[in-house]
Amino acid sequence: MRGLQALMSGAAGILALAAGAPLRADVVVLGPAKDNTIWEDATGMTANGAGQHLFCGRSGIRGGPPRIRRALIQFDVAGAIPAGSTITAVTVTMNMSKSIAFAQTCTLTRINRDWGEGASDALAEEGDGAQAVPPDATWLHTMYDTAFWPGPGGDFAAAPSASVPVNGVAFYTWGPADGLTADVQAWLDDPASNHGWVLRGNELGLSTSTRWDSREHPEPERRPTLRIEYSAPCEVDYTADGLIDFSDYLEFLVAYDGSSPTADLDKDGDVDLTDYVRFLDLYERGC
Ligand SMILES: [Ca+2]
Ligand SMILES: [Ca+2]
Ligand SMILES: [Ca+2]
Repeated sequence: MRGLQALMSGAAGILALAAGAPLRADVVVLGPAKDNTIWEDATGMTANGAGQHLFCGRSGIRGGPPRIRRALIQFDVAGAIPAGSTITAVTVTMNMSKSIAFAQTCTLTRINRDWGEGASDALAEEGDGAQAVPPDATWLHTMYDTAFWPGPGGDFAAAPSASVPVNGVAFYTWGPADGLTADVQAWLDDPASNHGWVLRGNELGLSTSTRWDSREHPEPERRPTLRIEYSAPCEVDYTADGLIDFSDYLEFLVAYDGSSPTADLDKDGDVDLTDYVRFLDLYERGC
């Protein structure tokens, strides 16, 4: 018998930690898993999967009608963050490297279905895109040339998750924003739902197009990044309130005294002193 009383009397020192500490926060910075641009195009032939730039906004009248461009971008959240973590802050940073447009708002909106990035690679300044290559997304296709959006132009959430004013060549950061945090949390909890965001600018004016650097840009520091702050799941937060405090210690003692599997912190099938020591260690470190 381990003796709850004996443990309690022998653990008076832990009272010194009773004030409670928030879970330790971790940060990860990711590059895109894929990115692409779709051009408004009745035949769904245009993309830039392997190009070093992305585009949004709308072109001017130049050898044809103006065309909307939308950039698609996705990050592998579940591959970088432990399942069960709590996402606390999210920002997306991208470099706008060329434009003649006036000030406008650029938005990030969650994409509703899977899409592709092929080997298409536009020439020169890349503004006209290239012939799509399977499995490129296009204005009509999620994946050229066999899978389609429900309608032209893509399939996105009704409301943007974040927006920023854009005016001139510079790095821009979206967030922290509740919408971005909610998206990333949802993608962590259900990785199959992670289809990334669409970047959109002013799609009503003329010559509002902006050019951004993609994950294929030769200078790594100019590529898009997703910065995520999160708290990994904490096995000693027994009360699941995001704090490590004395109430967790009391719950652990009850579990320990009852030889409950929840007290088997080293997962060796036995509840014993090594679990108790592990609890104290995690408790003191805030997980
Ligand atoms: Ca790309
Ligand atoms: Ca707790
Ligand atoms: Ca054990």
